[in-house]
Amino acid sequence: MSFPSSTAELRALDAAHHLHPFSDTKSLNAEGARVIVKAEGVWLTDSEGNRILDGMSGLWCVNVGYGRQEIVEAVRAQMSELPYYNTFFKTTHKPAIELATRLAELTPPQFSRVFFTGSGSESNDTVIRLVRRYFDIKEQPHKKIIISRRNAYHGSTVGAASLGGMAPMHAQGDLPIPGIVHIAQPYFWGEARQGETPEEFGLRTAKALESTIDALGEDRIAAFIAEPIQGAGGVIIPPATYWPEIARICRERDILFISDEVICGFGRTGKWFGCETFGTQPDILVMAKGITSGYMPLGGVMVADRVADVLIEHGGDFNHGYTYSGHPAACAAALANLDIMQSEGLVERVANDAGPYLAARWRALAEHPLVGEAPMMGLVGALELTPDKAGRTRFPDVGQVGTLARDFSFKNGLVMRAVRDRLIIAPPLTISHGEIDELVARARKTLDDTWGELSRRGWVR
Ligand code: PXG
Repeated sequence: MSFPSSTAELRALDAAHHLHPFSDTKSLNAEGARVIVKAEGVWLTDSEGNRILDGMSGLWCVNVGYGRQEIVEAVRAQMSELPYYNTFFKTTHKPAIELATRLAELTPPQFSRVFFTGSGSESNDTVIRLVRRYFDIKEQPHKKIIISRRNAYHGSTVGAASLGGMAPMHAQGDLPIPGIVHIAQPYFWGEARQGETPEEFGLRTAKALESTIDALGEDRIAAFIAEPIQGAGGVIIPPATYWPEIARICRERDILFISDEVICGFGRTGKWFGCETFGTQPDILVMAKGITSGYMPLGGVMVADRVADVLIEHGGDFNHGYTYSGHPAACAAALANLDIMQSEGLVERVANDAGPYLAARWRALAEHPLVGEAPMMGLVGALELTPDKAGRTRFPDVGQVGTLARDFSFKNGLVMRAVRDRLIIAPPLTISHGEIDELVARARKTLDDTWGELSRRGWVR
């Protein structure tokens, strides 16, 4: 007997047996989940036959687009040769060695070693243990606090959700764990003072790192973790003054700088890594998602030589690792994915072609009466929705209008994410000019539909 395949049957079974991530199961089950059945390029197809332009690359990960048979074939070949072996207990295998070597070449020069994980969350949990271990080995056991930022997303495990700065996540499960402190995010539109320029705001927000180090004591601070551009926090592209000031503070203070590149890595910002776009020099670089374009689960933590040398020379055993650290089929997927990115020049394409083409059209959406700002860098951007463009005003019940617009977007055949009342896109790096035109047209229609509905409700005039 074959498994049911009608939308109604699939929804019923999904509701009966499947607990979804970040979902209100009761209301999801009442509504029924959208069933995605296949995908090609930037296009998803659902079980009703609708074709939807995936403006989010899955969850910010399908950088090379769907349907890449080179990756499928590489995984198939690896699965038949060696589907699994571990990298514990004095063993290794070729795919892990080859990928580690490749990552050492691709990442900035301070990095020559990687610790493999299965996801971004596992990577960030690894970072917590690795940083704490590093300062223990250096006989600075008091140096344990990691500074992060409000609204940061660093994953969902207990450690990674604690590193993250999402209040609704902290409100569940008694988070954060001790030893993690959060400072402001560089969200100019939402948090700047009246009359403050972006440059002033960027500097002020960066200096919060310095004042927090001073207040807690440099001898207690182990590290600062941040995404080059906050992704799930709302595509927060910092003012130009922010990163140079953070880089200065990290240079002058004896703390480690961790760049979480789970979203910004692998071409998203127009360079291989976001730290290169912003000119920072991390000691630890966290990766996942785009490393395989999401075809297989894989994450990694690049450790700069000055840190790795201490761990290796003086650390003995590092009592940490995952069954799937360096999974051979996932490494094979990553290698094939990197082959595609390099042979098709996708990073250069983001910087010089698709990125500028989309940015010009996206920024024009800022003229829409509903849009407060329309930032875009590389191939990641946002639309801040506001009832009053001039006053940087928010809608009363933050999140409602974002969700309304997100639902219109789906109806218009475009996947966008909503964070608060901010719409977000991060399409595959392979998106064509024609598809960009389509994406922008659907986003514009979504704004019009949302504006129409809000006018009808009397929320805007
Ligand atoms: N760091 C960053 C910067 C991320 O964006 C993680 C770590 C955790 O990765 P894993 O592989 O454990 O999920 C992420 C993940 C969203 C959304 O709705 C974003 C993520 C995951 C799920 C949903 O924007 N980012």
